[in-house]
Parts: sequence; structure tokens; C-alpha cells
Amino acid sequence: MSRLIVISNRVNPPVEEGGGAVGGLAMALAAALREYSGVWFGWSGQTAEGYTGQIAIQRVGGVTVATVDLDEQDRQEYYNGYANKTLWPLFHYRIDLTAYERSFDEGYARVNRRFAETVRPLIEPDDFVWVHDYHLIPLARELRKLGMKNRIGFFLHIPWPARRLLTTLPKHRELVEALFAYDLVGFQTEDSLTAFEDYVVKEAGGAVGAEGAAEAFGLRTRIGAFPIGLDADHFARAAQSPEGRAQFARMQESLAGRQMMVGVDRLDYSKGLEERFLAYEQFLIDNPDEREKVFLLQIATPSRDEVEAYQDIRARLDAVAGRINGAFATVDWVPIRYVNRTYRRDELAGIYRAARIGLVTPLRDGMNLVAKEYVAAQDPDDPGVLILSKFAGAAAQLPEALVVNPFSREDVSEAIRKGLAMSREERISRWTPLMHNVMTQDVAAWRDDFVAALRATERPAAPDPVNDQTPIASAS
Ligand code: ADQ
Repeated sequence: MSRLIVISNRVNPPVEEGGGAVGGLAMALAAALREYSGVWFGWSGQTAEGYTGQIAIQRVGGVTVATVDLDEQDRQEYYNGYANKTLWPLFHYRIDLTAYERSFDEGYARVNRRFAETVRPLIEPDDFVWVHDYHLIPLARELRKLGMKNRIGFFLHIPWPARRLLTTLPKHRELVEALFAYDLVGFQTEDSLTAFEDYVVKEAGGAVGAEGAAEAFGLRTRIGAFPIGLDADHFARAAQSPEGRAQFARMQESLAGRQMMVGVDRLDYSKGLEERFLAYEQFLIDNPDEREKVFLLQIATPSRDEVEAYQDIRARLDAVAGRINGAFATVDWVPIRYVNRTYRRDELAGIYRAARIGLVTPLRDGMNLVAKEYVAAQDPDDPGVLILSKFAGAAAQLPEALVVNPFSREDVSEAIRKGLAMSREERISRWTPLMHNVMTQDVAAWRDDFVAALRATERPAAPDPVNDQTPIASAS
């Protein structure tokens, strides 16, 4: 039976099934790898002097993990540079923060080449390969150059940007062309898929077919939307676990009769944290009688702190939270509890369950798993209210949330007021379909759909009757 080779920038398998702080994605991939007795390859997170390509192989939680160290220049140009200062901001619609530097380009190409050369000997002819995220877009092309004929799929965890934005990238054509070396390219949402198709047709002069075929640069691939889900069942149970219950009880006690709103995010400018704080301030201004009856618990884990834009947003959030607290706090009430640490998943589940409102207001987000976690952790008899940005991929799947425009303080402020006042009956009637979606469209369904679609593709090198019969719309 063919094995599955997963390749991502960082490798993060759970040490043990159900392990404390591990995310659902890692658990899902680890489960798939166990099923297909595969290998997970990526960067160790460490740097060494000069790239050696020496692979460290370990067995972790039943999964074979293969990692390499990068050299310092790679880390700066590829990881901090092209991945996190160029592609991340650009794909999140922040061209004001996007760095267009040639050395980043070169570092990105170099690391993808090195990854391909290093992982190549681990891959057998029957294996199929699943590459993850924006760090590794050119990887399949590099593997093809080394003669690899295996089926290779790619999944983009972040949004695909609008054509006009993407064309600000000096080598945008090269980047998109690289995607055509994959057999299957998956996006989070129909929206991203449509934006990709728009580029293919209008910018690359290619064509897209009804059956998920795309053609450009003289190459063909399959494309599709595969919305990622949560390890929902596990997460729902975590809220009821001893640790989840203990955290819930601890939160209940600290509420002192007040209602809690919760936000949980990586500390990232795409998550709309500053706008969220300002919208909450607007709510406090608009609803003076609600002050002291509610507070916001914002958990924000620092990330990518070598990148200046992340240092800036962190400093701004400290300042805004401090200012709001200074302006509104009383001797026994602080409007924003702002916490910069990481919690175990069962603790998080308990915290979500104690919150009347889950405030998930990114300015742009591929999917956003926090929205789904909030839903999964609720008490079916007394669920809370999800306030969700229309610019999170999750909004397409979770329309029963209070869907808001995170750029509008008034809009978010009104949703908070509505959420706090919402009857139990309405909360239940909104939460029920949300929970149904979260439970059925879970991470296992996502993984299985993608892997099945990848297995169903045909290598174009062989005659490809499916593709060849697909009517391809001409560029318009
Ligand atoms: P992220 O941008 O990291 O992921 P998200 O989907 O919200 O965003 O996932 C964050 C995860 O980190 C959640 O599981 C959350 O519980 C966890 N987390 C955040 N803060 C935490 C804390 N303080 N303690 C413990 N856990 C914390 C990218 C894309 C998303 C996409 C995912 C998966 O940007 O749009 O949904 O990949 O594809």
C-alpha cells in the first residue's frame, strides 16, 4: 500500500494521542500518517552553521518524523523573510506590510530546492505526497526537476488573495506556475478558489473547467475547496474532561456574576485584535449601563516575534488595552483581561464554555479554528453566542453566528449588545446548526476528502482520460 508523505515548514506531531497543547491539525495529520504508515518531513525549528541536509529521524507518537536544520541565512530570508514578511501579509491583504526583497525571493527558492533534494531519497515510487502551506509552494516543481513522478498535493491554509493584490508581487507568475506542478491544489474556501481561478483565467490566460481542472502555462492541475475542520469530538469531550471542568469552575468563580467574552488568537495583525479592543470600547461608550456587567478575556500568544510588524502590533495592543482599562476600570472591575500565554487544549475548552460570547473578528483568515473550538466547547443546554468576522473562512460554514464586519466598531458593538441580551432559546437555535457543522465537517473529513481527491488524480505524464474529457472554459 502506498505511504503518505506529509511535508510542512514545521513538524509537530502529538507526543501522545490527546496530548495537552497539541492542535487538531497535528492530530489529524498524525492519524493519517499512522494509517498510511507515512513520514512527516520539515524544518526542525533549529539553525546550524551551513546547511548540511542531515536528516534526523525519530518515532513520535507512532509517527515517523524527519527533520532538518536550516542555516541562519535561510531562517532570515526564507522563514522570517519571504514566508512571513512577504507572502503572509500579502495573502492577508496587507500590502502596506509586504516586503518585496530579492534576497527573500532567493532564500525562498533556495530552501525549497534544499528541501526537495533532502526529502527526495525518503520518497518511494508508490508514495503520495501532501505539501502544506505558503512556505513550500515551489516544492513540487523542485521535486519534479529531480525526476519525481509521484502524485503530489498542496493545501493552502491561508486565503488566496485577489488577483490585483497578487500582481503586486514581482514574481507572481512564477509562484502561480509552481502550483501547476502539483496534481491537486486545495484551498480553504470557495472564495479563495474563485480568486485563484480569476488569476488563472485573467492573468495567466489559462482556463478552468467545471470539474475542478485548471490549465495554464502549458500545464494542468486539479483544484478544489477543502474547508479544514476541528478534532471536534475530541475537543467537545475536552470541555467535559476533569481539566476542562476544573478550568470552567475556576472561570465561573472569577466571573463574580458578570458575563465573559473571550478571544483566543495568535498575536498577529491579521486577527483584528486592535480593532476588537476598539469595538469593545465603543460598546462600553454606547452602553454605559452594561459597564461592570461584562468583561473581555483576550488570550493572545506571541508569535513570529523576530518580525518587526509583530513587535509593533504587540506594543500597540499593550497600549490600547492599558488605555481602555485605565479609562473604564473601577476598583473591582477591569474591562479587558489581557493574557499573553499558551493554554492546554482542555483548559481552553473549559474557558470557552464559561464565556457567553466568543469574539472571533479577524480582518482576514484562511479558516479560523478558534470559532469552531468555541462552538464545540459549549453546553448544549446553555450555549454561548459566536460573533464571527465575515472575513474568516469559517463564516461561509457558520452563517448562524452573529456575522460582523470587523472593520466597523459600530457593527461589532451592536453584535456584542445583541449577544449579551440573546435569549437562551435563540442561543440554542443558533448553536444547534453550528455544532452540527463543526461535528460533521471535522478535521478527519477534511483530511479524508483531500487524500481521496489526491488519490483520484491521474499523473498527467500518463494518458489522462478524465482530464482530457473535461471541457475547459476558454479564457474570458
Ligand atoms: P492560525 O493563524 O494559527 O492558523 P487558527 O485557525 O485560529 O489560526 O488556529 C489557531 C490555533 O491555535 C487554535 O487551535 C487555537 O486554539 C490555538 N491557540 C491560539 N492561542 C492559543 C493559546 N494562547 N493557547 C493555546 N492554544 C492557542 C492557520 C490559518 C487559519 C487556519 C489554520 C488551519 O491562519 O486560518 O484555520 O491555519 O488551517
